[in-house]
Amino acid sequence: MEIEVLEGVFDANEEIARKNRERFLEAGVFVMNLMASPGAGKTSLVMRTVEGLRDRLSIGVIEGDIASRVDAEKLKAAGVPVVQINTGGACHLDANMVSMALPHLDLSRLDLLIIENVGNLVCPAEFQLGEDLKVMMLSVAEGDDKPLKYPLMFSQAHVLVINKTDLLGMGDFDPQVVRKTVTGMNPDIVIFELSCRTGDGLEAWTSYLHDRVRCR
Ligand SMILES: Nc1nc2c(ncn2[C@@H]2O[C@H](COP(=O)(O)OP(=O)(O)OP(=O)(O)O)[C@@H](O)[C@H]2O)c(=O)[nH]1
Ligand SMILES: [Mg+2]
Repeated sequence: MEIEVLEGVFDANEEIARKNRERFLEAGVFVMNLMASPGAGKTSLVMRTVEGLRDRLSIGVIEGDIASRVDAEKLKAAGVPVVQINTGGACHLDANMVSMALPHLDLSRLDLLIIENVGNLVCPAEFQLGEDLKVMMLSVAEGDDKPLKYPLMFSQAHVLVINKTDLLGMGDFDPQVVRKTVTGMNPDIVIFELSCRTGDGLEAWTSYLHDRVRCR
């Protein structure tokens, strides 16, 4: 019985995600869903991505958090069109929350919409939002065993960003271990190693994303 209820929830979400997708296609906006644990560096990557691409692409952001406007205020201060969704306790964004945020953005003016999901390594992967690209981030501080322990997000993502490479060598995180585990479960995944702090490796990421937006 519980399984049926859950399936109903996922089906309803898929239907709204399809409608979101139609709106995105109609507006000609490429949509990226950014997922990771709390503190992995999602907002830092959004800021760096905007910095790197804002002269070439028009970018808007939806910030998903359980509470607060902290992340949205950072982006607003940088002059980025941003809508904050507070889930009020839910550990992920769903398609309906995103659809309610859309009227607050002028989609037809955007080339790229970045959705920063709620910090969580499990639940966001279960809810389609209507996005073109699922990007997940793992930071060096979290440990290289995380793909084994939380496989769902790693197996669904199109892109994995390994962040905080400036911390490599301070612990026992081995990027090769992550690459081997993740490509074993998801052979087509594209992997970037970068540091939002130092800027190392960011150029490869922004140029990949630019091409994805332009070549959709
Ligand atoms: N050393 C280091 N710290 C980083 C890097 N990227 C982000 N940080 C720091 O990590 C902390 C969390 O970064 P955020 O960008 O807020 O992380 P987040 O994933 O958006 O966090 P939530 O939205 O709360 O889930 C901040 O103190 C950042 O300055 C990095 O590449 N290296
Ligand atoms: Mg954040």
